[in-house]
Amino acid sequence: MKNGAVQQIHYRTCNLCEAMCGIEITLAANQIVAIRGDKDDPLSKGHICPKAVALQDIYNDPNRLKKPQRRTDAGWEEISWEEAFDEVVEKFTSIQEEYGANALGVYLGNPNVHNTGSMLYVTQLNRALGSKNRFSATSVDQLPHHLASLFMFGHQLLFPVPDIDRTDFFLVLGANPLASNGSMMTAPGMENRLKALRKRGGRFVLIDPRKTESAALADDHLFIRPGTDVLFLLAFVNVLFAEGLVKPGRLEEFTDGIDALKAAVADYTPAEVADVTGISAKQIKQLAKEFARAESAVCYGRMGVSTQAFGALCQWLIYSINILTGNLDAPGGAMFANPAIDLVKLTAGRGQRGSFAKRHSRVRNLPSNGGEFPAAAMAEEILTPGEGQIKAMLTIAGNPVLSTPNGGQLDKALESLEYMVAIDIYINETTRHANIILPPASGLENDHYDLVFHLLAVRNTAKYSPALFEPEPGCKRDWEIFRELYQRLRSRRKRKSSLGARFQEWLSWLPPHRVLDIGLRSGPHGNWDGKKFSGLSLRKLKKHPHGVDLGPLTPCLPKRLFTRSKRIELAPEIYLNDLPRVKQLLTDKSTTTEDRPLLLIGRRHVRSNNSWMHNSARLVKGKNRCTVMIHPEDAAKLKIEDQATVTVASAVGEVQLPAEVTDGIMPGVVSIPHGWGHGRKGVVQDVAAAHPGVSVNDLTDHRLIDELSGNAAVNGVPVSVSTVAAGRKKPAKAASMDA
Ligand SMILES: Nc1nc2c(c(=O)[nH]1)N[C@H]1C(S)=C(S)[C@@H](COP(=O)(O)OP(=O)(O)OC[C@H]3O[C@@H](n4cnc5c(=O)[nH]c(N)nc54)[C@H](O)[C@@H]3O)O[C@H]1N2
Ligand SMILES: Nc1nc2c(c(=O)[nH]1)N[C@H]1C(S)=C(S)[C@@H](COP(=O)(O)OP(=O)(O)OC[C@H]3O[C@@H](n4cnc5c(=O)[nH]c(N)nc54)[C@H](O)[C@@H]3O)O[C@H]1N2
Ligand code: SF4
Ligand SMILES: [Mo]
Repeated sequence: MKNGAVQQIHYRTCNLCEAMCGIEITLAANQIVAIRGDKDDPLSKGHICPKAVALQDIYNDPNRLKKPQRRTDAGWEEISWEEAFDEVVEKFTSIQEEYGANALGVYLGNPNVHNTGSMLYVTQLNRALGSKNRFSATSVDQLPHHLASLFMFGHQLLFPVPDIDRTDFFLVLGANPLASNGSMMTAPGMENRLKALRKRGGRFVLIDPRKTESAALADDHLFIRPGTDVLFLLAFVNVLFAEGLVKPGRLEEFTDGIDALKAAVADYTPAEVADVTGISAKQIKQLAKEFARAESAVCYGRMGVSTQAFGALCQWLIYSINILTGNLDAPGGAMFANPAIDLVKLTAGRGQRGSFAKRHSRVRNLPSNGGEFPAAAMAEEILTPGEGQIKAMLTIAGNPVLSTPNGGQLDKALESLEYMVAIDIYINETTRHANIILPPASGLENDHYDLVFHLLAVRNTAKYSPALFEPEPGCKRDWEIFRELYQRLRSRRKRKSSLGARFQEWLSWLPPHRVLDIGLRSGPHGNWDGKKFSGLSLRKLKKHPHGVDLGPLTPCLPKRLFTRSKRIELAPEIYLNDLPRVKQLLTDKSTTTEDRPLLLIGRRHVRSNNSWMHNSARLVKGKNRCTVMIHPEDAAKLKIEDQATVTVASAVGEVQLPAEVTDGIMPGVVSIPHGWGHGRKGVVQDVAAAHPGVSVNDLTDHRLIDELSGNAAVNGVPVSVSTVAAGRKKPAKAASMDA
């Protein structure tokens, strides 16, 4: 921090979403007086969104926990860290001794990935916990991306990133970067980047069942029936082959499976899929041709195509389109980052190939990935008696009651546990079930270096942000909590450990900044010349508080491939074997039923961040955003007026909320944002509780998954919508459960 006469300025990276915006925080008398975009940040160049300003609200939030909490019959009581750790370790140990190591379930939520210390120490903690019943938000999110990278490139973190700043054609399916600020694509300031693309004569085409904020910037926006993208993509690839547009260029030398892919898509002509997708054969053909003929082009798909019934196939086909047209690993196409700390390289030894379906979940036989089972299986693993049943849970920076499918069921499941611990900053819908909450310091009190998102960035940069505030006396950071638990728990087990594990253990004794320094010095920009380090180090980064620019993405294949063959696998069997499900979709034409004729999808808003930022008054102010969007034709059929309270019901639950009648959504489709539903009893977030909304995940169905990957299908859920007769307003299902 620079010392001024009155004010001080602090530069850091916003840790809230994937965009990694540089921010400039002005302080007076140690109080935040302003948060602005940092114009000198080499990646974000001054861009921020309203959530950055709310970082101060989290820091100053009177509801934020500062001391360990124990739930008693009389309410929550503050206890000392010593007492809390003693109890947690004693309880975990006795439950695992009684029922087996897997009786302890672990769920990791999204903010872990945005927290340097958590990323560095969570592996050790998991090892000490010793349970195979692990879950995370990954399987409600981007698991299909991991699988495509794993099966096609041999490493599940080797993600291709749209080279948005150089592309001539940006084809997007199921992403709304104007609200989300980009995902699996760290590119702060998407609005400017998209405008620049069009200004240089490029095209931006968006395929989404909703006319989103991003659609407003597109050259073309096409509605698609939720869950049918796989058909559109198969037909797209079919056209590439049929029209002689397959031109992988230099990729061909190290790509296998082109003919197998051609055979696989042969049946899926544009005419065959047009009806079901809602996109005409002519439009599909034209798009494929324009895409293939563009100087450079990139196809990109996000939540809308990953969290649906064919998520894995969709991502495989999207990667394939970029490969077949020679747009992978080429400027303006889908490229790979070369970050200063290269997680891809650092994790390459961990048996990548065997990381999928190594085990299967006990109740539903769903595949594990990277040691985690799908989150959609969590509740049944708690509720189903028998050997291996989960009896205790640890949640870390997660709110699965609001974020995983059939959250209502999970809510009940958590209530039935023998014991639960949460590492979290709030008492919310999930953590209210905990016996003990261990609260960490919040974002501004942490040193920050993005270990994950540099891997997804459209340009190579590096930046280190020291903590702005010291945690208050007696408060602990996430990694300090992890380490304390780890050290106390590991003494329970005496197992022979490998050299790698012992090295990991040695690392875990170092504070995060020391590990970062080692990572930077030994990384691709560290320049170890065999005698001394001449490149990046933490000391060097500290001298550049705005961050350093390490240049544009550059081609790196085939060197960076991790497949055994060192070749790109275009037609892995796992995908070909999943195609019969698509045939079924083509025959059935739709997944709706007579009782539930509408398909539910989600949406994001720039002033929300999943479930946990609704306690900031500046972010929730204004009109209620938790509405169900419905097309005027459907509303007229159902006699629903704008803003009327309606009941939305699925196979697993129902909620009541205001209708928003709009032609911005496709007929037959309705949309509800996730992350709301703060009206549950016992939530200690005063602002959020005053703006409760309802949880869309009381409607999403844990049985609706992408059967290949196990990823939750929170988009494309069959529902009915009906008016609520005046005076007969029932409380939302979730709320009634507390009674
Ligand atoms: N229907 C539907 N469901 C969805 C989605 C959707 O689009 N539609 N999106 C999915 C996606 S992409 C994701 S990533 C998941 C997110 O799912 P989760 O990660 O389960 O949910 P979050 O709302 O991010 O909850 C984060 C939790 O971390 C706590 N927290 C915040 N900062 C910190 C910190 O620094 N340390 C600790 N220890 N805790 C902290 C918060 O209080 C909160 O309890 O939701 C998924 N669920
Ligand atoms: N403001 C804000 N920003 C966030 C978050 C947040 O909660 N709020 N969450 C962060 C997280 S954890 C993530 S993972 C990212 C997600 O980032 P994005 O994926 O960009 O965000 P979404 O808004 O979920 O976009 C999904 C889009 O898919 C569409 N869709 C739904 N079903 C289908 C379908 O079947 N086919 C097609 N083609 N489209 C469909 C939806 O209408 C929606 O517009 O955002 C991150 N950034
Ligand atoms: S887009 Fe907003 S929330 Fe995301 S990093 Fe930038 S300022 Fe933070
Ligand atoms: Mo996410």
